[in-house]
Amino acid sequence: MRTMLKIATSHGAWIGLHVDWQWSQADRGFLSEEESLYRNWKKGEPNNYNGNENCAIMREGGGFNDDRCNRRFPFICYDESSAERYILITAEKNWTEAQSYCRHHHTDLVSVRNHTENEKVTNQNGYGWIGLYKNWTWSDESKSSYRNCEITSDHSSLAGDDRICAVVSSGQWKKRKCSKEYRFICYEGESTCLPPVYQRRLPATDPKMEQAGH
Ligand SMILES: [Ca+2]
Repeated sequence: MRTMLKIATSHGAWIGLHVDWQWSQADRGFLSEEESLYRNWKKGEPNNYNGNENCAIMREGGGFNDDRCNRRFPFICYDESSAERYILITAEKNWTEAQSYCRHHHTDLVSVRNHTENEKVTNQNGYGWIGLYKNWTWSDESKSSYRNCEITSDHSSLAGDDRICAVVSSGQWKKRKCSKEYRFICYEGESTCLPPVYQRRLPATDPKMEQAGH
């Protein structure tokens, strides 16, 4: 497989890996598919200012803004075993430090699942990092953790383009703007055909009822 890809992609070809927004708790079975897509971006956001805004902060009023992950802000933890589910930590940390803190002391950085939850988090009377960040994701939404560290350890984006995808070229994985044109490689997985449905038709007249003289 590796050799075949190498031959086929000497000029570069898209693979199904791209950067997308993801909640910190997405890999932990905490979110349904619909909940994982909830966003409440402020108007004009995410703007990926200077091409380097890869983490999300909730501003006063509940709107989201993308910001640089290395900036230090307060943050909001979620604690599934506490009566007080949403906990504002006022000590300022960068996004990664905030995630580690929440995972160690509580459950995780908060993942906002819907509008009702967004209002509850907003009621913490503050602002801070939330668990939304850009991460490399497979387009078939598979949970495969296989990545190539050469690009996936680099979360920085290309300036001025919020959509980053991956090409494979002579065995190397490289990040490129999704708007560029390359050949691409499709994957035909296991058949998703469902087994035939056998419809069991009831006789128009129940023979037993006929025998009984009805
Ligand atoms: Ca922004």
